[in-house]
Amino acid sequence: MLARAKDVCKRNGLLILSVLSVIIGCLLGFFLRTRRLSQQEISYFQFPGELLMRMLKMLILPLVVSSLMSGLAALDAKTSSRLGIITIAYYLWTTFVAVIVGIVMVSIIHPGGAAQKENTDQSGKPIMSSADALLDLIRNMFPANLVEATFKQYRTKNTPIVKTGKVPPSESITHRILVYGIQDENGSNIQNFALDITPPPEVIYKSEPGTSEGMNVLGIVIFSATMGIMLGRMGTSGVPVVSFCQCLNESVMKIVAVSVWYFPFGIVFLIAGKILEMDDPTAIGKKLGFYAITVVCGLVVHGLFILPMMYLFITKKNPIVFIRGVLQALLIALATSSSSATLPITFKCLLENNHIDRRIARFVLPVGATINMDGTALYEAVAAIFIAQVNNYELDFGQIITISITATAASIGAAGIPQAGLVTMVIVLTSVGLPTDDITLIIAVDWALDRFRTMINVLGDALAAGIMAHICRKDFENQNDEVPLICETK
Ligand code: DAS
Repeated sequence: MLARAKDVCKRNGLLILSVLSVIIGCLLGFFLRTRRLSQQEISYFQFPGELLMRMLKMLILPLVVSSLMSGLAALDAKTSSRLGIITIAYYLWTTFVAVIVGIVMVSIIHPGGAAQKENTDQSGKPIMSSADALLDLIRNMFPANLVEATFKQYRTKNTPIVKTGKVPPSESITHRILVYGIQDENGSNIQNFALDITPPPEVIYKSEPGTSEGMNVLGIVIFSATMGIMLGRMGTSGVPVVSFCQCLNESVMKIVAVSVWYFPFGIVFLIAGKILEMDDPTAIGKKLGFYAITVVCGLVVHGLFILPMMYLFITKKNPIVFIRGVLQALLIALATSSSSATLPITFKCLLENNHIDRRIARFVLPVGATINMDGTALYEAVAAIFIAQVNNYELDFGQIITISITATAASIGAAGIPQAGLVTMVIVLTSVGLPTDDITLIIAVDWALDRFRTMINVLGDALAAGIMAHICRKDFENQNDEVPLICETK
């Protein structure tokens, strides 16, 4: 019995530690809220969690570039294009299904009824046309400066500002408005950014250190995938670069294997630190309670029923066994609310626990972490219809179709960073003429819902890798796994 318990702990030690760290982080956070810590004390307390986020972010660029370039270069033209087409088609399909689940859920539960405004003015003012919004999404996919794109927060060029009232300094510490404009002295917009900021709604805002260095990984994925396909076609002259990428990929995964033992410790402080920052939970009340329930129900139906059923139907394998293999990645997604930051752990789980062919994982995961966000798409559809219900705004069938299309597109354009979905939701709201100011209605619960939708985003990517590995298994039977590693030939 003891030997068996020891074996279970050895095999699942990290997972058990991570589950415990999420629980301890929640308990510690709510306990410390009663101690009324100062902002300085809170920032010191959050430091270990901030280190965890930076550790994960540091690995994203080398991991995405090396895995896509080495993964695609190892495939012949026919296989890489077949894998690319099936993967992208599958991602679009599951994202659209997620939106439909969200629309059905919010129509059945009707959470907006509990929060309806009195004097509703149905004349929605589209601040930005859908065409502009979608063009901005495409513009974000081609960053002018690749390296800068990794660490800057790109938002739509003319994203409207979420109106802000004067927030007295005492509250501004915990008040997070995600979309701000840099205004000149007469109040006209110079540039919009998505920032975490504390404070006064005067002119130029500074983002606090360590917050919201966004990841527009989408542009990097497009560049790396293209380079990978080109390298694959260069034959032997491309081998040194491909082999370098394989070495880089191997070394990044070795760094991940070492740093994962820090994660449970970092998770405690990351979660507790967020709980210390959040608005008063009791202020959430009934109106947002129903809204949160609607989002969570939608995520559960899609993430824990529809996606696993798709996996079972296509691969004829047990989805529960597969999901158990990626539990560690789901916990990191819950703690970090960033699918890009979770990517190194998703790789580790799929390669070591679920034994997915690494050429599949190297393509499906980085692409999925940037364009496959089922949780975000579902959430944006629910939030848009919730805001319509709150404003007593009757959406017709055409507008529901518009919401389902723009929610799918907006989730594709959302970066895999905390609360990106809240910002790209502006596109969905403006596409049907809903007031973007009403985003502030849901900010109080967004930090928590973001964690759950990020989990579903990561789960969707992982299950997609399992499905692609099954569909393309014949393509890989006679494919050479890797070109000889330069670092191995010494
Ligand atoms: N936090 C985002 C992610 O990393 C999801 C979202 O903001 O909707 O997937």
